[in-house]
Amino acid sequence: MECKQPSECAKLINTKGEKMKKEYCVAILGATGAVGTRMIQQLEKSKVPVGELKLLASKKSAGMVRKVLGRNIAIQEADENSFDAVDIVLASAGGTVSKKLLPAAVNAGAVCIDNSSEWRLHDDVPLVVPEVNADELEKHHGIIGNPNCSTIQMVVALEPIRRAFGVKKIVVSTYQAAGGAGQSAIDELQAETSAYVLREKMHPKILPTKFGAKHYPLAFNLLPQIDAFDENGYTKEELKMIYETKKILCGDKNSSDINVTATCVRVPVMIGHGESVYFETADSELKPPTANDIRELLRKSPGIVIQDDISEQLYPQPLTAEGKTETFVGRIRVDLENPRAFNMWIVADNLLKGAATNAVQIAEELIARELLQ
Ligand code: 3JN
Repeated sequence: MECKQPSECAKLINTKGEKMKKEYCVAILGATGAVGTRMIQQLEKSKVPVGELKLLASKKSAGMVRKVLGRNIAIQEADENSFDAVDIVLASAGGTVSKKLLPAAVNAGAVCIDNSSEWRLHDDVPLVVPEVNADELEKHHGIIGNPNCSTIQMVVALEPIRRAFGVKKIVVSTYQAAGGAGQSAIDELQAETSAYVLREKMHPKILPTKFGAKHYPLAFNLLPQIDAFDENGYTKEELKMIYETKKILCGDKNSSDINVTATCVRVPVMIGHGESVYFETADSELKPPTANDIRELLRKSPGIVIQDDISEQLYPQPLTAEGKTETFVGRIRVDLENPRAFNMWIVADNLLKGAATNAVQIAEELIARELLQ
């Protein structure tokens, strides 16, 4: 289905007397991927009034048809001319495509929400998790960064604590599902699991990184490498978590207000990232918060579900978080040697809140704030 010309789009007049669209032309860039397909599903369930929908992907998917919002929509090959009359682009086609196509989309008048890391740390690109820093959207220049999946679920849980008690240090270890590396990694884990159980040979080709020199099986294994290594010894995934967390929580990717360090590990789980997060609250004259203070604070915070009752063995797990849009938090406990520091365990569906849901929530927020160009 083609987007109509802007003049054909239904319009309303807002309270400021300005013209406001009633329906929006939305393009999904990377519509066939693990995140793109979920962006479509989340858009269908969202408050975004979709007038027209464009599904864009690579040449090899062009012509395939998807049924969305009761309409049959043919996938089109994405290029610089795909964005005429498009209001919102939800992009999850990788950094190279985003670098090439999003400036063209912005020139054509669209606002782009990009799931790749290509633009996230640019100074004029807001990096947004709506529960945490929606006001940053007011500063956008056409591209908005959707943070890395592991960053999103961590900052959802840490921001209420930062606001109430201050946070000066974060040490995170991630337990990341195969699905973070795309559908092909899910398929690879599935095939390896069957092979291992049948005592057959495993043939890893995707993990830890598709274009790396070596591949290792993930089934019944742990891989302490997500994305390529930087020369400083950290992986790019670990560096994304460090700089994105500082940008979102402190407004500056190089801020020293919060010290952040990370170790990212791939685990043999299909969907749903887990994170062990250790954090130190700020020094204060006041008495330190208790684990219960933090639990009750998070219980009333947006987007969070507390699953924390050891008497019932209740704690977040990937299998119970899969398909859900919230961030699940449990195992909140004080450091036995530092009354101002705590450990907690966070799980979210990395393809939903960690990607598609967050992007669609940004689109809803842009509409609510009348921030589309
Ligand atoms: O592996 C994971 O669990 C998350 C991976 C995210 C990812 C994969 C490929 C490229 C990203 C990302 O979101 O940071 C990128 C990217 O750098 O764009």
